[in-house]
Amino acid sequence: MTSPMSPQNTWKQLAGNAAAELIQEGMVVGLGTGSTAAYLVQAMAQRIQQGLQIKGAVASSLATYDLANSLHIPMTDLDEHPELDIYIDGADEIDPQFRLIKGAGGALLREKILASAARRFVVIADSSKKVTQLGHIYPLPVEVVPLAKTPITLQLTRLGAEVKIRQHNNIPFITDNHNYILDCTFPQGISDPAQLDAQIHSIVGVVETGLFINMVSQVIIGGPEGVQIFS
Ligand code: ABF
Repeated sequence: MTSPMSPQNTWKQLAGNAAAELIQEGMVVGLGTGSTAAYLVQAMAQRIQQGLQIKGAVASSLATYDLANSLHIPMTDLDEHPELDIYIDGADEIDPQFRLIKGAGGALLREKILASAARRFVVIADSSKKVTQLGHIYPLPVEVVPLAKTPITLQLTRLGAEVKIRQHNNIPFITDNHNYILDCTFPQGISDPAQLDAQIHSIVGVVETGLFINMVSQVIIGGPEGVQIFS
């Protein structure tokens, strides 16, 4: 007997299933990372089994690649298809202007590369991810070149962040791109995401931030009232 799904997982699945319906014949599809994106991948695999033909899918992480590949989704990459018709992914926080914090799953760099290569970026999430201001629930992840972690930490602290290097089994977490992640908590929240993003990008050794600004085309939220679509 399988145990019943938590309401939150049911809402994630609702959002993932709704997003899978956006995929059309012949598309090149970018696949996100995380538990909500995993529901999308499963729903898309089912549509492919039922006859939908896509040109291929590009994964935002090794984990997503493995899942999609195991479900017989035809995989491709950005060298073969430098433009995606659609990129669908989860988020950690979504503000009213569709600005996002992403990267709790550690795949923020590839996720941002895919989002920027896509004609349409669709965010899928359960309703707990909607916030009025970014930075109150999740820390902002910043992917950095490992040898620069200490000077970058100092400069992030000067920007008001409490910085923790992300750990896995008591050693630094290594991203798919062989970098470290510094998780930055801003105790007052993030009042100007665009300015903060620019300030962090100006620090040498920073590879990417988890702030996604002016990138989102559509948000699909699953919640107690069903699916809501915002664009
Ligand atoms: C990816 O997975 C990340 O950018 C984000 O951190 C996370 C969301 O995870 P979940 O869907 O499991 O809540 O989208």
